[in-house]
Amino acid sequence: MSQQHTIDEQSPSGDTESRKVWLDRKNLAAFKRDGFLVIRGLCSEAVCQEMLEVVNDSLSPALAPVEYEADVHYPGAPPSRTSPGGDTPRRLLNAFARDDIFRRWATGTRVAEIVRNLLQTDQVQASQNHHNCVMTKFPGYGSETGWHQDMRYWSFDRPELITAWLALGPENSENGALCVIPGSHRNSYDRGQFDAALFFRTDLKNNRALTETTRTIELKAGDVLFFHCRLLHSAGRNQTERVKLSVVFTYHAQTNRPISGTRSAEHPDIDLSAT
Ligand SMILES: O=C(O)CCC(=O)C(=O)O
Repeated sequence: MSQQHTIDEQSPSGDTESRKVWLDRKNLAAFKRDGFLVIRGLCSEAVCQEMLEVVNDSLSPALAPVEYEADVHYPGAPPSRTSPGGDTPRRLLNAFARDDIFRRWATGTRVAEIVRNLLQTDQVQASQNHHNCVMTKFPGYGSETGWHQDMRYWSFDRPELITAWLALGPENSENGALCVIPGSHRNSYDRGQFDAALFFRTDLKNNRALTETTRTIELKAGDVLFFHCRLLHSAGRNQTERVKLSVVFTYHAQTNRPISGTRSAEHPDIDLSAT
């Protein structure tokens, strides 16, 4: 899928630490066509390890702010916080403020440069209001997420945001990796194709024609999936014995403003122009 190649010049963002070019014209065209792109090994082993240590320290007990599986009511989630498995976290929220390692990753040169290229602007911002979390998918009570577009609850001038999903360990169909429908970000949809909670209905034949074209995004620690906010995606349950952990941030162009008074505008965006 995505390729990396090395050049002898300094990268446009002035990243002297690495002379790798993480995106080429082919990657950009693939992102435009498919709505997603995987960059292998974007995050170093050392940084992944540092994040894992912070995450493990934050999980027993789970340090607030936390979203629990019981809060989402998705298939496989415990019915309430007081039922068995009710204390299973789904997301460690506010990663940006949680530890400097997440802040450095979210605003680092590599991610910033890629997001600038994908959004085709020099002025990009990270949202503190959406994602900005460590996704945890536990064995046992980790729930299934139906087909949806992330944009469904987000309020911006334009549906043009990109999420960077960093795997801290293996992600595959056994432990609930993301599945995507390539190109689905380019389609227009009728409201009736989605249910009350804005999940893509699988009881409709036309919708099923799309969900049959799904691709599972297998990742290894350090790989990053970049995906468009209109891309239909879903995820299964974790059938393994190990928790799956991913660090997830969302970006938009500075000119694509969150609508004032909505959740998307609650906390200030983080400007990446200094990166
Ligand atoms: O890991 C999952 O279950 C899916 C997460 C997801 O798609 C989301 O939070 O938007």
